[in-house]
Amino acid sequence: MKVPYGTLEDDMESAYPYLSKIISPQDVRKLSDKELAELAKEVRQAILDNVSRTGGHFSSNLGTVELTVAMYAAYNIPPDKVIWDTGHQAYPHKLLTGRLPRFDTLRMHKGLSGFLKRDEHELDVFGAGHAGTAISAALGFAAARDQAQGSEKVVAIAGDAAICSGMSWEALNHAGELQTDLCVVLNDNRMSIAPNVGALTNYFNRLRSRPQVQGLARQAKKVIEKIPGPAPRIAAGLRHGVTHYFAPEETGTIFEEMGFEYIGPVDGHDLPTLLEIFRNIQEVRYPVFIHALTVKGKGYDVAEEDATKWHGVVPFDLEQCEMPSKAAAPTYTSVFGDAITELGERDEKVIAITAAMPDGTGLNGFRAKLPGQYYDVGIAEQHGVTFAAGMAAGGYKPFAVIYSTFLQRGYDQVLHDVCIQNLPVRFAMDRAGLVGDDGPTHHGTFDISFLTHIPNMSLCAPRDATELREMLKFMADYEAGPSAIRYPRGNVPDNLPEGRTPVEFGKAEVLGVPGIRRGEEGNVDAVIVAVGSMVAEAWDAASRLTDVGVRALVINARWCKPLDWESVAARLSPGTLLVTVEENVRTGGFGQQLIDLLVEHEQLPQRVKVMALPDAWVTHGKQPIIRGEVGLDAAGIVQTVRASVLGRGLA
Ligand SMILES: Cc1ncc(C[n+]2csc(CCOP(=O)(O)OP(=O)(O)O)c2C)c(N)n1
Repeated sequence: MKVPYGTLEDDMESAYPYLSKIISPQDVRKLSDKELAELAKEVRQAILDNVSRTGGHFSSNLGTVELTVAMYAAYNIPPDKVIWDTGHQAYPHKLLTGRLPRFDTLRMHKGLSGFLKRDEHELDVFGAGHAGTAISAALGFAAARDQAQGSEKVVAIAGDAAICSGMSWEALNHAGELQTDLCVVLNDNRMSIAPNVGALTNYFNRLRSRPQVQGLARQAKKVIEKIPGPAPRIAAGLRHGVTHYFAPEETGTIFEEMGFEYIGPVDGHDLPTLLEIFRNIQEVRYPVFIHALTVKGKGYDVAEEDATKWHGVVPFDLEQCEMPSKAAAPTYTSVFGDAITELGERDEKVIAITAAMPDGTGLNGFRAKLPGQYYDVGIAEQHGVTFAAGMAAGGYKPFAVIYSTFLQRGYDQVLHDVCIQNLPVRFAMDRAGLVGDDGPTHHGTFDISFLTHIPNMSLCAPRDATELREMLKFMADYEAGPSAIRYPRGNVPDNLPEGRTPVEFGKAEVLGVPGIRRGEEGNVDAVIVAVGSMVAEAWDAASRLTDVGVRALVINARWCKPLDWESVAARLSPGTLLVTVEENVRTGGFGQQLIDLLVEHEQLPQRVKVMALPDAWVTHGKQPIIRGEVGLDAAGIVQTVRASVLGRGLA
């Protein structure tokens, strides 16, 4: 395939003659429509050039180019505001707000965030990362404007998957009642990361396939007459021939019934039409809903053909249109996917539930082999949790497979619907710990704290692939109550000793001291109790410590709840340093809970170090970099142990 617009040149001005001069949307407003068309081409080119080098969200951004250019030309930004849902499709926004020179740092440590962040740019008026928040936030901005008797316009833009989330509908419901000046743009490309699901998606498809008026001028008068409310500019637009974006059917759309002016479906890549619409609605002071049809991956053939594969990319060859194939080394996600499929094949009561993440959670194989045992609930984590509770109450074995960060959405459902009723829902939390490039909105660093304090819940964390499989098997058979498992992003480690003990409820595994036969460790200088992803780091650290004469015994915690304090206490002798290591915030985490139990049982040693995440947001960047920054890696553990042991003059 021919690359649409050539490749990046060093000189930004010659590569992007229009875009390189855009510092703010006010500069976009000054361009003629012809120049705006050129600008749109350059924005698409800049995304291709840069994201093929940095990696990042790709196909969603190619789909929002014309929408962004049109909005930023028509609105008066600032003070007008555009609030992006999720923010993964807002690269055109970044480029039109003066961030072209730094765009090659996208998602890199200390570089631009892959999402919107209020502290990155003043025109990132509302941060995001989780889906479904834009309409609520925009309505809040609109209400604040009304309180202050301001007149700036507010726009929310949400994808067809994000708008299906419950929160979006709560906001639409509220906006329809408030009847204030708010524009909601539905960026409908029919795709979530995977194809979008649900009855609303079917409804959007029906709206899409409505016969369009398409230039039939004789219909215009009829259409104008049907527009409720004072829409003089819209009518004027119609009179000027912009007729084809009005759904011609007799019945109102659901959005009209809810109090919005519905405009659409409109081709979201037809810049002249988009410009006309956004300019025409400037005088309208009530809720307007624009249904724009876009193509995910627009302008890059292979991404248009397989938008899921190109949703998020690693650096790839732009001209060859080839992405490096995924690393052969097994990841926690792939091991999970295989293991849950085996469990499902063996037991038809095993059910897998995803909230719009079949790819990310490794459930594609399960979906293909066991479609009857698989549910994609859409971006609806809260519903997904309670749906799982219902299935458990109905006698099935549901696994709610939800990233740690997105399960935060379902906290009350976990508490109220699952745990109070002690229902055996199994939670499989991928991306537990620091996720890397996606940054703070996506780090899964709270689940130990927010799950273990709920009565009836149990939580385990595997040290490697074998243990992940064992724990999942355990959970499938565990009917006494809810259970959860947390595992990180990335490859499974292979540096840990074999000779395992079977997984037992609430029991830790003593791994020993590297280089010393298990059981013959004798008195040790330090006991390192590590959780899940940190076990391999702790083992590595203990090996390095052995080299410098410090004897450190590693315990694989396995369970955060019930927490096996006794196995730890049994290995402590006077003067032993106790170190806990976890990829979770310190507050309410494993370390604090272990200390609490040791205090309770009068077993607390004199020296204790809790290695966990600080009470601060950890930025984005490659996992090893950010883990290193917070000391949660082998080097950090060595340093902590050595500093303490040296303090005692032992090494
Ligand atoms: C609460 C939540 N759940 C899941 C995700 C993961 N996620 C990121 S983008 C995305 C799909 C978004 O689809 P859509 O809103 O249609 O936007 P598009 O990418 O198609 O433009 C999902 C599921 C998320 N960001 N937030």
